[in-house]
Amino acid sequence: MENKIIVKHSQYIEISRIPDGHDGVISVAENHKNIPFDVKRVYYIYDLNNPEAIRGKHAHKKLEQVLFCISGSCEIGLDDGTTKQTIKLDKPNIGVYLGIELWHTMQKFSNHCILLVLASDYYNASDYIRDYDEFLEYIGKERGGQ
Ligand code: T46
Repeated sequence: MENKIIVKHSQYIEISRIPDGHDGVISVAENHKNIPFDVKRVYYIYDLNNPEAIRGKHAHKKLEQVLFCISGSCEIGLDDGTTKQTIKLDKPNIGVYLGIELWHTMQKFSNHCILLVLASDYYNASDYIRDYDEFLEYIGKERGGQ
């Protein structure tokens, strides 16, 4: 597991963590303050009860997103077509930016894992590249090439 994100089109996104004494913590995400785009859509993924589940397995052509694991933990696979890495998300205020042309997966969900995703645009099925070879072709690389 790596601490530093080295793939292209990705980075950790840290948002505030405001403790309210013994009464909980508030974290706040704001357009262009800590989220690098205008958020048009929010969705969340939960009931991740299948330990074998691997979600994602696609890249986006234009969509930008920030994904937070706001409960529990999970792993995120990142692949820019040249460099691959796996990171772990286990803090509600530290998310990952999923930029364009980035193959990504989500897996190894803990109990009660909930993923919260902020997206730069409305849902558009034609923005997805769901075939890995097509992804490599789209970004202009050949498998194993530089
Ligand atoms: C992504 C990762 C991080 C909709 O109808 N509207 C939506 O806004 C979304 C997000 C999904 N859907 C439908 C499309 C599929 O029939 O929900 C179904 C499951 O979507 P998908 O298989 O794409 O789910 P994931 O978890 O693999 O991917 C999701 C997002 O779709 C994707 O954009 O980057 O989370």
